[in-house]
Amino acid sequence: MNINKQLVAGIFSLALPLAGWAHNHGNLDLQHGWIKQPVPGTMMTGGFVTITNNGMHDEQLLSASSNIAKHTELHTMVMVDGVMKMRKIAAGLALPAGETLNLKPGGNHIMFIGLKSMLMAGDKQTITFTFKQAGEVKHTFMVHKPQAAKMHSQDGHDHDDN
Ligand SMILES: [Cu+2]
Repeated sequence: MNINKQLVAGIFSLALPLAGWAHNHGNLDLQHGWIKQPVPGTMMTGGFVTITNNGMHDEQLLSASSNIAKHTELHTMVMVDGVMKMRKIAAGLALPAGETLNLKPGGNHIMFIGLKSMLMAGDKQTITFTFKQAGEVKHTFMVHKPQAAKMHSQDGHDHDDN
């Protein structure tokens, strides 16, 4: 009977947010934040996260900050003379109501420049985001080994972080 199936599906979907690293900050849902373990000797690395705006109003991700590096920046990838390069995002990233922002290897990402200490796989770090409407939202990021971040090390960007 359909009603029973829907009831079961409903119970499972209610249970899902309890799993993993999902955290709700009002209408913003941040999931799967991770930082690429930097190659020894390098002083920068990238961070990635999925942010969904479940609210009724458009948002804007203005900036990111952390204690792990001198500078924490939002970066985008742009094509310059046929080569993908990283650029700091000064104006922030739009996050319209109902949409998802994917900060991922090869695309928009968080850049940690001037790391203050070595980050090891398994470490957890708190990153703070500033949104235009919601203000400051913290999220716990996990450090993963470079192998897990292979795409990022091959995305051809122009920082010498590989
Ligand atoms: Cu970058």
